[in-house]
Amino acid sequence: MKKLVFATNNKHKTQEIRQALEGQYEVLNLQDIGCTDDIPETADTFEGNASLKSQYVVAHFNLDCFADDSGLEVDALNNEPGVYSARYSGSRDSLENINLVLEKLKNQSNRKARFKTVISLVQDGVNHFFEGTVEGTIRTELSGSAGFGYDPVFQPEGYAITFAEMSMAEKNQISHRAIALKKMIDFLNTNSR
Ligand code: ITT
Repeated sequence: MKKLVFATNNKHKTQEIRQALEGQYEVLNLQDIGCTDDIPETADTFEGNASLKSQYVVAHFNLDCFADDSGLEVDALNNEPGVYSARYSGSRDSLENINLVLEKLKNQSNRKARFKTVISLVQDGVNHFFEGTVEGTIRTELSGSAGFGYDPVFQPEGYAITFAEMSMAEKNQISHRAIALKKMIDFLNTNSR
């Protein structure tokens, strides 16, 4: 099976992408290629950070690679936490990050938000971008235990449940990451070498 390197340390992202690509690609993450470095994510855009991660692997391991940078944008918080989603509260603890969002949205009637992903795929030295967005709302309380990050408070448009109440397969039908990934796979299939 064809191999793809996914420059992530996030086990949940790896699982989601592996399930979405099952039977098509074997996905290797940073751990699998022996990369234990803390890759800097110092850009202030999703594109910038995704590129830092993918290009780091190309530079240090000489492997074609893709990376995703993703996050939650909340309308009433001027699109925060955005690129700072992973450490919004100052820690990587999902519960603390969720609680900060809920606290800032207290008494706020506009609960509109979206998840965004930008994938950077570096192939033969060329950087290709693929984007995915899913619109939704922020619940007032947590619900569900699947998924990761802000999933327990994010209710996608058209659904009455949160991402954390969906199976991974259901989330992979509609998520920001799944949408971006589908674009990348279409690209790989039409540009296969
Ligand atoms: P890598 O950089 O190693 O891939 P990370 O967790 O640091 O892992 P990001 O820098 O892209 O990933 O930060 C994304 C954060 O946004 C993530 O930690 C979650 O808090 C949130 N997030 C992204 N996608 C999400 C999803 O599908 N469900 C819930 N939260 C998500």
